[in-house]
Amino acid sequence: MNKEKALEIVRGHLTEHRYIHTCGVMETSIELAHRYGADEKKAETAAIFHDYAKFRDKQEMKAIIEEENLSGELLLYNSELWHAPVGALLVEREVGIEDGEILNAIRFHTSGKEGMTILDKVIYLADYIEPNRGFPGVEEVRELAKESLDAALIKALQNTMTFLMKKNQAIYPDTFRFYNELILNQRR
Ligand code: DGI
Ligand code: FE
Ligand code: FE
Repeated sequence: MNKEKALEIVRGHLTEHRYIHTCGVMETSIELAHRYGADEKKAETAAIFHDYAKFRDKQEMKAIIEEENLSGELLLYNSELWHAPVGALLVEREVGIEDGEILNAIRFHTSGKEGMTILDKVIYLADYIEPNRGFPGVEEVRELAKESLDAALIKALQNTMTFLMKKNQAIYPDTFRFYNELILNQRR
């Protein structure tokens, strides 16, 4: 699908603020894909649709997770996690995108998981560092992203998990597994 058509579709599902974020993720993910050797066109499409389901009704997402057996344990954790796997499913069903690599990058963009591909990692990181983001510590992650995809991801995950812990929130197990794998594979 061409970029203009894809952006037009997604725009109808997002607020203006979230659409601007999506454009930032798109630009950043193309840069990161180029730098780290992922398919730039797939990165562009995955980025455009990564938050496709962000504004779906919670009950609708819950029903989809149950019907499609997306993962029972997902429902025990923060509903903010749901739009990623539900998004992958709806982007396939409603938009007709069939590329499994693109759908996976959408599916894992919030939680991460063990065994992420370069494309998955690019979308995950672009979502965190795109220019409109103002998280505390994001500038440090942007700097790291110029040198090392994994080092930037480690810092982003430390920031996110610390943020969740300070708010007394649970950490989804796949997020821990993603983090642990990156730490254990780190070159010293
Ligand atoms: O959809 P975005 O706002 O662009 O970003 P996102 O898809 O990374 O969603 C971030 C939200 O998910 C943020 O409010 C933190 C929340 N969240 C809740 N539990 C977890 C979690 N994020 C991760 N990585 N792991 C969790 O366990
Ligand atoms: Fe998201
Ligand atoms: Fe996002």
